[in-house]
Amino acid sequence: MIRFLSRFAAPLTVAALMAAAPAAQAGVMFTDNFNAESTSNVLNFNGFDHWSVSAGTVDYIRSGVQYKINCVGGSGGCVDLDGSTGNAGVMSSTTVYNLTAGLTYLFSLDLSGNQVRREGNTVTFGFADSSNINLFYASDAITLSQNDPFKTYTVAFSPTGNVTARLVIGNGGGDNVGLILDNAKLEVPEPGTLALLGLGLAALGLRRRRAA
Ligand SMILES: [Ca+2]
Ligand SMILES: [Ca+2]
Ligand SMILES: [Ca+2]
Repeated sequence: MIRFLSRFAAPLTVAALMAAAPAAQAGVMFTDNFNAESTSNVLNFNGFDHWSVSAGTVDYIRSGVQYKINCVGGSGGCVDLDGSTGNAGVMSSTTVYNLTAGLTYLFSLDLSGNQVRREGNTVTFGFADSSNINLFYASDAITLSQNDPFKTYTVAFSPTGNVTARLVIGNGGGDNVGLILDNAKLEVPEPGTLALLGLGLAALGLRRRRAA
């Protein structure tokens, strides 16, 4: 009996946890379109509603004003991820998120090329340790050329144990021109989808074990 449990418990437990994921945790946990912070450009801005800037600076941009930088939709605000001090800053969410083992979290944002100068820039973003934002649990690095249009990029994170995390975004280097950020979002896919996925994986695991 013990042997039976050890052979079959793991995939079934995963499926059970996923099926039992509380519905309240599904859906969008956070969105930010960066439209409300200011009505004008602000260089070296650190007054974000939902983010702290450290280790350098970023610029708050109003679409189409002065620097010929357009935000998503051609209006509102967005962020030049390399400010005006020759040292690109790191944005970290002021909110600390308690992430639950067994759930999948999706952090997405819109990025475009710098729009103003012929060069590539790389932005690293993802989920980092809430007490050490240099320590990423899951991250991706996106490199774009000057005229690459806005597109949505997503990092998925499925913690194997409960963790506390911040969302972190940082442009590499520091020459006052970085990728343009708009529309950040944190969400959890519907548990129904995950439960089906979990049951599918469990069934696959059983088939493989039986075949072996
Ligand atoms: Ca915006
Ligand atoms: Ca800048
Ligand atoms: Ca640059």
